[in-house]
Amino acid sequence: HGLTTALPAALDRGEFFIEYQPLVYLGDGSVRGAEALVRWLHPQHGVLGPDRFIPLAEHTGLIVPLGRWVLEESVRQARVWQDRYEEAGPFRINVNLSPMQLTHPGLVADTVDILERFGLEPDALCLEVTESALIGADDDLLKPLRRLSEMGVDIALDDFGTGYSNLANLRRLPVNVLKLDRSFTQGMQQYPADPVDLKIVEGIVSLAHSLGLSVTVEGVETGAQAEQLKHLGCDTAQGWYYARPGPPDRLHELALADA
Ligand code: G
Ligand code: G
Ligand code: MN
Ligand code: NA
Repeated sequence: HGLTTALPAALDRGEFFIEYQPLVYLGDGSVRGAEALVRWLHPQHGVLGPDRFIPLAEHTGLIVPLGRWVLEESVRQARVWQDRYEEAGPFRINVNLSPMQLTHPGLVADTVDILERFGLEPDALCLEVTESALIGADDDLLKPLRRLSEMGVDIALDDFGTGYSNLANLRRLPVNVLKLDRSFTQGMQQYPADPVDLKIVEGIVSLAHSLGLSVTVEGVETGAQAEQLKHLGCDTAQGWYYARPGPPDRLHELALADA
């Protein structure tokens, strides 16, 4: 596969870049952070989304150095934002982790090293892991996440509700943030929303809160959705209603306009 063989050189040549999508606190609508989403500016094919190359990078193992680069670049950027919005309160950065990064022995040391180099507090970082990566995970896989969590790094369960959601399973996972998949948000596109969808989300939020997890909702596209999700007790929201993923400068504008 052409894209697969081009990946290592692409990393060396700096063809990857990151877009940021704001995370909005539903309580007052303020921008409190952003999720880092990697893209590849391919010299022939133009901008490629992660769906096109993350699976290939996982297959070849390049996801480990690529993921490390994403973490380093995101933490560097978060440091810039934190200095800039000091009065506005802590600014947080969310970074996605692939299953293979979890099994890489250097994950904890690399993360500690990157946080120290840029002087970012561990609690300004949230690592997102998908539900499917953790389903049936044994203790060896959970150990590095637990260590990071004990250090103060937030761990989010991404795309929650798409897999084999087992709410009871949450108790044994070192996660403190639940990211509700956008399929739930889609059920709230019209007002009033489907009453069954409302009940399901209400139940998930209440259980998450009782387990000490905060709830982030993905895929918020309308103001009506945002209102209903806020009413249901969701803590943080993300979606096109607020902003599409974009370059770091776009986030400067959004956060500054807000502060
Ligand atoms: O918005 P976008 O199409 O970029 O995101 C598609 C998917 O790619 C998301 O599910 C996201 O979790 C994943 N993704 C984006 N950036 C990264 C990354 O740096 N590492 C990993 N492993 N996945 C990512
Ligand atoms: O990590 P994750 O798979 O959740 O990454 C978020 C993905 O969802 C990205 O592909 C991003 O572009 C996409 N996305 C973000 N906001 C919205 C939204 O409001 N609606 C839809 N349909 N997709 C979104
Ligand atoms: Mn994510
Ligand atoms: Na997600």
